[in-house]
Amino acid sequence: MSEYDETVYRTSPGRAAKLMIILVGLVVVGGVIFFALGDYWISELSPAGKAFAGITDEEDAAPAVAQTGADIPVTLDFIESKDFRTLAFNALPGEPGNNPTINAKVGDRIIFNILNAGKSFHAFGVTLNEEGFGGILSGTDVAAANSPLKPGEGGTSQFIPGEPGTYYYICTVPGHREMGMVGTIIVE
Ligand SMILES: [Cu+2]
Repeated sequence: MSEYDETVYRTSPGRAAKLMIILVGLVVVGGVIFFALGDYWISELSPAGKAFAGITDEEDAAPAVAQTGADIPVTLDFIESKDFRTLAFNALPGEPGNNPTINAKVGDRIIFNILNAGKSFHAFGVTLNEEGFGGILSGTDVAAANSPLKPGEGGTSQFIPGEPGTYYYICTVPGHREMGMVGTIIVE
């Protein structure tokens, strides 16, 4: 009998089990950290992502419009469905008050009173863009995607439309508009 016929134990079942427990533990801990901070990971785009989305660090240089009309106070709360798959303002889709449409005239001053009533991070702004989170008009923003409102935080901003058209108030955190955080402002 040569030495090569002997069974060579490189490890024992007990040691293999311990290794598996450590590996699975690392995966679970890593997963908890990843998902618990999910909003943080997506809260700031890379420079390439910003270029793709058409975001510059400069504020949009829209000329200031003088108020010639009425004050229109609007209260908007960021809310989320229990499973976080649906996001909205004030009420979930299908409920009264969901993403209310704002009607205004050129020169009116829409005063936004914004509250993050959810558990995630959100930020606010008005854009003419029909998709995405870019083109936020100067002065309409409350917080920003890279410094969003935490749960319970709020703020105010205002929008004096200088031209008629359809504008959108949105959550400026990437992806949130697509999940339902968007409403319409119709200016005549
Ligand atoms: Cu949001």
